[in-house]
Amino acid sequence: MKRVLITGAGGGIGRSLRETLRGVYPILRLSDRVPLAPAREGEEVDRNELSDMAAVERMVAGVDGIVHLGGISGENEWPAILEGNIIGLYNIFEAARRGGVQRIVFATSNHAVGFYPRDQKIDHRVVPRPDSRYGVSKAFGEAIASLYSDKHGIGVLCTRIGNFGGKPVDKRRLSIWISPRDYTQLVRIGLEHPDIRYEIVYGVSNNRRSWYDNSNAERLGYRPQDDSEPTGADPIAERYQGGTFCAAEFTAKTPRP
Ligand code: 15L
Repeated sequence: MKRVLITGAGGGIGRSLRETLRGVYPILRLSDRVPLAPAREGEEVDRNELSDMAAVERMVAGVDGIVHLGGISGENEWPAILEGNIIGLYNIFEAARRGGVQRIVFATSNHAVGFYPRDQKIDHRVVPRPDSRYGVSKAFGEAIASLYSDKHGIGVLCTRIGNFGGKPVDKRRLSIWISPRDYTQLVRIGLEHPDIRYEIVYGVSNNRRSWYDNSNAERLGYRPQDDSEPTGADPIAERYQGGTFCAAEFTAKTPRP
């Protein structure tokens, strides 16, 4: 991979990958509809709309791999979803085909399967159960990816991202969180693994209360480093209501019940 394109490079995941993939590939081409920080060495910065096919073709020209994060990143009115996640998504895959791009990492979402109950562990084989127009657009994206893989031989890793961030923000996110370094690992597998033709994996860290069987990611070599509830937490802080206040300067040999 000489030149890797990141769409949606101005969003939270895009800004993070801009740093973590810096120097991993000789050139990162960064694209978004919003203005981006100026290009540094080894970077190319582009600004355009995914719904503009001619612009997307120019954006894709000369790239070896694409990390497609662009589009609408949550529930929205249908016209916005249609433009960003249906038309824009199609344009990316079609421009990749025309431009001879061999590899795409697609940021799909837990919302493509959001209507599965929490007490059911699901894997990459389940049929989509979208929870929103946004979720439907991600299921559509997974279907387009399958078509372009089967018909045109493009290798695609669909990463059903849970919740990306520095730390989980609520109880639900404890089950679906992914750290920036774990997502970087997954993206690199998607771009570099020699045998990927069409795969779905869950973009989650090694969370103990995960709702997903992510054995397909493990099969591809994914070894998440992070856990939404790290075992390193102080047992005294975890035991008492006062948390870290109790653990500070704690010297008792046995904790009081
Ligand atoms: C998503 O797919 C969104 O892109 C992200 O902003 C979060 O809302 C996440 O799902 C989530 O489910 O927490």
